[in-house]
Amino acid sequence: MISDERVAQAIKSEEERQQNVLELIPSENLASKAVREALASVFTNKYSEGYPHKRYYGGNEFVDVVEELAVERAKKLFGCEHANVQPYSGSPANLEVYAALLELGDKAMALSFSGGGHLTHGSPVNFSGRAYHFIHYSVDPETEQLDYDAIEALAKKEKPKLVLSGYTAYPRQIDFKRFAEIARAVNAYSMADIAHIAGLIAGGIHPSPFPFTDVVTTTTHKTLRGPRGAIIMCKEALAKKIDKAVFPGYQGGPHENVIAAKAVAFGEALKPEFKDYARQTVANAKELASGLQGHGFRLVSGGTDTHLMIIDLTDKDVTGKQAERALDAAGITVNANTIPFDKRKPWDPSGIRLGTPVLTTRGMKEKEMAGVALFIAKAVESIGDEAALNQIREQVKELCSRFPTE
Ligand code: DSN
Repeated sequence: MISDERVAQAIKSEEERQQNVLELIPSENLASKAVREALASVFTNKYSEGYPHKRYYGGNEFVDVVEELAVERAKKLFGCEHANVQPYSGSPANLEVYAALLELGDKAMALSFSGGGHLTHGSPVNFSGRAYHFIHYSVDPETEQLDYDAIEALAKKEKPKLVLSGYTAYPRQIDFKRFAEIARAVNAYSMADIAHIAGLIAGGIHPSPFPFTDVVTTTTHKTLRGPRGAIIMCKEALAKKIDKAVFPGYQGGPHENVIAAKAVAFGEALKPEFKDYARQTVANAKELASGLQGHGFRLVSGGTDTHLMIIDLTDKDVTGKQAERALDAAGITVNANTIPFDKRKPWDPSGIRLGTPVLTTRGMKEKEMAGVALFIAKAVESIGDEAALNQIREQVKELCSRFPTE
């Protein structure tokens, strides 16, 4: 019970918003009540700099229990040799890996931002791009998919110290084995940022970066359906470097309430039903993608193998921001997104990105995806027509009422 009335009212309104809209932002999900209870637990009161049984503060006997549980479950879930569960979120986790493995100014290779890379993959507006010398590969202009031969040739030419795979807006499967081979051939570390697809990997529906990849980062709140936060996994040989870079290199006191919630989420993901969730998330995305194509939308790379897709709105004469706003008015939440080689700026790019993790958590299946595709098509056609958008919003609300968020 929250006694602060204004905060309590905002939380209640947010609960209603989440219930009444189709949440299609592919990096979001609905954490379980058990995860949220752990987040709100008394572990938020505790300082615990250091690692289990080697802390700089007293009174950590129960903190050690949850942190060891989170580590043990992460290792089991992903089949990795070492896991650090302390990173506050995905962005610091990536910077911690660079700090562990690179010297300032060292060369690293990653996918360009417009091709689907993340800001922390060396964007010039991010600290990663100022501190390290990032060379960016892009997707093939024709297929809009990764061209492994071209990436290998670039790696051989540039000789980076780290080759990064794993993306924030790439709808296709990633060949982590090939990436590890490319990195090994030039004596570089292989790193994968699996934030978007971690739940699909844990659920066995996307190939794993293990045992090939040296270091893997992931957030815990996307397809993995845990609390907002991140972890770093690596080969045992790199464990000390990674741990030191996280603490004391980058972070202070770990957020043990979040770590407790990560332990709960990993426990949930280890259950057999999580495999069904991952499978259904991808099945729903494929169905939504083909529904959208049926309504005349062009999808980047021609479709999806994962939970997400990107619509290129160029031929509709609509910008990403205009579509995002119209869809918002219709009760459908998406984000404007760059398309490969986008001629527009990231604030108002040429595409929108959408995905199915939240709708699948709510229990929606292929049958509902056809309806969702139709709502999207009608809303994009109705830009500027408030009455039509409101009408769609009512229909969206009716669909949502059949799939409670709790
Ligand atoms: N902001 C996240 C996303 O939406 O993909 C990446 O960190």
